[in-house]
Amino acid sequence: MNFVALAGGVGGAKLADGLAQILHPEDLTIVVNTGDDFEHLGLTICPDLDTVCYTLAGLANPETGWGRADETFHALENIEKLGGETWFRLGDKDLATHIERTRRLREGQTLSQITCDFCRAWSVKHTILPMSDDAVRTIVDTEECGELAFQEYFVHRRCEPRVKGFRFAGLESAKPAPGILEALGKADAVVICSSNPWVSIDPILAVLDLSPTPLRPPSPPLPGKGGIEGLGRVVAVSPIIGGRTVKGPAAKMYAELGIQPSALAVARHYGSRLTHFVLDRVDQIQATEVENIGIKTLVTNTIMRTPEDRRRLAQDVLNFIQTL
Ligand code: FO1
Repeated sequence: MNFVALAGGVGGAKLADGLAQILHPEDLTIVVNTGDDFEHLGLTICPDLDTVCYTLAGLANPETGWGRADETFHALENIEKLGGETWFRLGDKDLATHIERTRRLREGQTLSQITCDFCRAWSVKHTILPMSDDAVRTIVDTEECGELAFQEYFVHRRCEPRVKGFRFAGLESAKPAPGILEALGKADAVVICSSNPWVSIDPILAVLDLSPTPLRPPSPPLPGKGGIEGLGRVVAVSPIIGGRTVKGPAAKMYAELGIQPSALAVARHYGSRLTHFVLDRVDQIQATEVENIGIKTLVTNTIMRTPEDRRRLAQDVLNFIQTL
């Protein structure tokens, strides 16, 4: 079977890595959120894209999940001495990625071409695509500070402001990156990785849903209105476990938006897009309610502490989605 995985940063990268441990490169395309991208120190930074690439390349920092392993911060220490901005921790090895990417973007290369080249250099065999070559920027609307650029909210203000909503600037003119619609067209299933639904997956879905979708007829047929809803099988893995997230502000966001954070809330969030849903054993009691909204469920251990956990969860997801 052929799969497309949708992923944000750290949590999504882990499941994408598990899928990549099992599936042949020609059977998996990973589409990554670029709503978190921003310009910083004159450089274009693509945090989720880099996190997924570094993770599959075995180069990611195992403690943070983002940035590079065995990293040093000499450049940042010197930027600090000069009075520059250091709230976004860019390591020396990581800086090389941003410098070279920014140079190539200024030369006119596309983000997807550059990502493909970088993946080859890092010996990543699977296809990793940014959701778009066009700039889409997630804006977080907050009670205290009004609208904030994503990294301003997430890193600089440590997700402290209370969220009121989100918008994706640039969405109207953004097209899916080359290769995405083709990958969806031949995919038997889409895996929505255990990433933040609001700010990691929704931007990808927004880019895909607004596009014409030359997808093959679904099997079995599903009611749909285009985008990935036209696909046969769509499975999501809940990033919310026991009402909390392993990492990141998804649970806090649900609560601030007046929704009780739970696996069920995640299933409702994706709604009719989903045919299958994976939730953790601690949330087993919610499986019946998810089934009642017409989505098949798998209850399993969804925490990924080790590379073996990633592979085991990916195998569980693949077995589940392949069961008729
Ligand atoms: N996250 C942080 O919480 N603090 C940082 O200083 C930080 C730096 C950073 C540098 C490069 C990179 O690729 C990611 C980085 N992240 C950092 C993570 C990132 O901002 C977020 O995890 C994602 O945008 C959310 O998915």
